[in-house]
Amino acid sequence: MSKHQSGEFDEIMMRRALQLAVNGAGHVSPNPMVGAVITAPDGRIIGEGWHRLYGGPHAEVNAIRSVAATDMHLLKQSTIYVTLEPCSHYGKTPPCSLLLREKGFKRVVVGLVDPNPKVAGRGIAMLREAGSEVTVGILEGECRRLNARFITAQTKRRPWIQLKWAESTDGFIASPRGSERVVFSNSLSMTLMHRERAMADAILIGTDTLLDDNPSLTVRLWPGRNPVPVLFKSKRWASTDTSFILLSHNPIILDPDIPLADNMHLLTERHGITSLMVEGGTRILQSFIDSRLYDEVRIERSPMLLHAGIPAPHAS
Ligand code: AOF
Ligand code: ZN
Repeated sequence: MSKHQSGEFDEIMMRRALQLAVNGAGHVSPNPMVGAVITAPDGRIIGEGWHRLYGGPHAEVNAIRSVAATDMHLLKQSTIYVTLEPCSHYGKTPPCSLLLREKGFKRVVVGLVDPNPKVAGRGIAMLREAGSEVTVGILEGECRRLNARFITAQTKRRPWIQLKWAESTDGFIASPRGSERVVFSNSLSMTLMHRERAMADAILIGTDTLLDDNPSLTVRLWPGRNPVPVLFKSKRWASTDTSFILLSHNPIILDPDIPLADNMHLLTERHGITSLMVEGGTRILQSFIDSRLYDEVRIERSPMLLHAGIPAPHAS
């Protein structure tokens, strides 16, 4: 067996496909990030592509389009590496499995079976029926981690939930209500925070944070999309008050009287949200922790001491 037919070669090509997929970060959700690489029988890469934009062509289409006219005749003897199973459904674009079948790829190597119930193995079955040799599960763990948000939304019907707060060394997230606001972040951590925001579909705060901080929740220090603002409405907030910046950004308003889990399902099912950053305050963050409804916690711990103030949430 020559080197380019080995399992090691498959992993190298899948790793390249993963690299390409990441280029879609911040541009493709609620779709997954997907990358594809095409190799000729001699092991040469003749095509590469990734899913660039939500609603746009899938990775496989872009990879095939990138093949030079002089290499097109090689497709029937070629292998295509895809980080996610080629789709089998008519969505915003026609099924990729059909396209791969038409092109007659000899071999298709798939990182991960698509958790989308509309696909879920059908793409692989279609290709096998058409006579392609299909290998599944190369670098599956990496492919899964890459699309943890998409997978969570598809399988749990709720967004990937990231809890986020900044606290002083002595465990306060803010100085006592009414006193001057302290800023924990420095310019580096602010930039990182904006990058996280640019990757999130939505960002949630409670009424207290709206009234105390009047935040805009937009992405300013990193290129990218603004997350959709989500607000937990409480009695403190009169809906007639439109002077808050956030209210001019079409926020999704959640009803605190329905269970948190139901509100999360609603975000995914009604609004297509696959990832949610929860920015506070403490009461809201604590309710996510107590309901065990979170996938990731990011705490920025500042060297400051406050001695008094609003205590940070605590993991139970
Ligand atoms: C692929 N290659 O690059 C991606 C796939 O609405 P559509 O047509 O864009 O379809 C979105 C679904 O297609 C998405 O939920 C996922 O199941 C699959 N994504 N499939 O073959 C790709 N992005
Ligand atoms: Zn597709």
